[in-house]
Amino acid sequence: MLRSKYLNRLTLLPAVVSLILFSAVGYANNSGEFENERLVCEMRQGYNINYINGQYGTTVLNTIFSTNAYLLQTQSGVDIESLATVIALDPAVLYCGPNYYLDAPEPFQRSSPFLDNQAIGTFENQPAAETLLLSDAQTVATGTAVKVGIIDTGLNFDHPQFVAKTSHVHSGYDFVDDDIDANDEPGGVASGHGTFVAGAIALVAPGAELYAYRTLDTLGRGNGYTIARAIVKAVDDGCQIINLSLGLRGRHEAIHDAIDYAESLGVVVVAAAGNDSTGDENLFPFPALKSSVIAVAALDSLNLKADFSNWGKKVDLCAPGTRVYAPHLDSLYAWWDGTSFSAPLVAGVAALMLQIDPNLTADAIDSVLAETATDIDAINPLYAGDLGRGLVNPSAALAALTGFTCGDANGTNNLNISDAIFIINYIFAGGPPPVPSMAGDCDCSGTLSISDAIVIINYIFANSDPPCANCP
Ligand SMILES: [Ca+2]
Ligand SMILES: [Ca+2]
Ligand SMILES: [Ca+2]
Ligand SMILES: [Ca+2]
Repeated sequence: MLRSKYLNRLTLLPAVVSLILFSAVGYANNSGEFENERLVCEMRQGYNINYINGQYGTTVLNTIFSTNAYLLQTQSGVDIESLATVIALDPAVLYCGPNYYLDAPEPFQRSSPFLDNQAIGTFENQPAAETLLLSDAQTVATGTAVKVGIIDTGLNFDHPQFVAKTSHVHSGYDFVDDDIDANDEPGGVASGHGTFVAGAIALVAPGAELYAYRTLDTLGRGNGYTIARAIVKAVDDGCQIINLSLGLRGRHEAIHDAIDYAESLGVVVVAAAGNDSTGDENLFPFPALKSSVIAVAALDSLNLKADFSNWGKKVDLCAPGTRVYAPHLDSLYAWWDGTSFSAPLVAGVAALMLQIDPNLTADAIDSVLAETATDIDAINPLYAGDLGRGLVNPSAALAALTGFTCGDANGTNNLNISDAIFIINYIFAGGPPPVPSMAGDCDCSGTLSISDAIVIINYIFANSDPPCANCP
């Protein structure tokens, strides 16, 4: 989509589109295609959408009130790109563009699921579970009651893996068929993709509550406006984590703003880094491209970069992404490769963390995951510095949340007046919160307040009891 202040980029667009169409064998992740007779626009402050409708003959089909995005119906037969360019020039408009499609990366590239029902226990004991040492991490947390939104092809609610296990699956909404049943429908190359993603989250966080938002059809394709709507609905439904195993090349303003809305409310957004086998930032898919999103690349069973996985400075973390074993359609399981299945493993780790500390901010989760990840540059010399902070480490991330000293609010491993100042800055000056938040809860009240700082001050200057000394 085109922000009117970046008009000089318009002239480049045809050249960029043809480059996408004719380069990178197998690349179809962003074909540059969009919905017919639809535009996605936002007005500048003080302007009304009726002005645009009056000028350009459009009508409003839908509004995302949380982000002020409009889906507009155009008159039939108009050239959508030309009209978008004209409207984007209007000073009343913040952005206006075609409603581009996003795709799940696997169906359009090299990776199909291999249906295969192994013995009971194969799921829990699969290579990815061994790599991530999940049985250790799950002695600490299983993600109980943490809500995770999955924006994908839907979910096979009747699969025995979900029926039998503690993970609870819920239908968020089916935006494809516009009904309340987000069942993962059969019949296309992407059927089962959302179920598989959900399975990867459940592998890491079997106690999590999984909410499916069906936005991709059975071919793995969905339009950006609908995906933005689904993100906002997931946030409004109380999801604390959102998984996006989908992308397009470029940027979609409505999705960008929906993710900002999610993050403003503390929701963690995780996205697949894409399967284009490229390190070129210009080819890196959105929304993984958005800095605040946790972009996850795929590793093979030896923790080497998977051949299909993207890499580069936009990658935050890596997770297993080859031979992942997870539920598919009917009662079947499958083996499947792709960064789509690496992202939900990280989303699952975030769910474990949020069970331990429900007050963790998205920023805190991001930084704890980064700080505790295992550096794999030495075994990936060609990609050194281009695999984010390395392989996600669930046990280390949880240890960072549980192995704290009460009162050491700033995490320096000692207790002094700067910890009281850190708490005061958090409460009164918008400073960063203690990580974990319990590290600052010196009176064990369950919340952070000025009394926690006073406990520290009295301990240091008045020989009172140390932080947490009087806790149950
Ligand atoms: Ca349905
Ligand atoms: Ca990022
Ligand atoms: Ca300290
Ligand atoms: Ca407190």
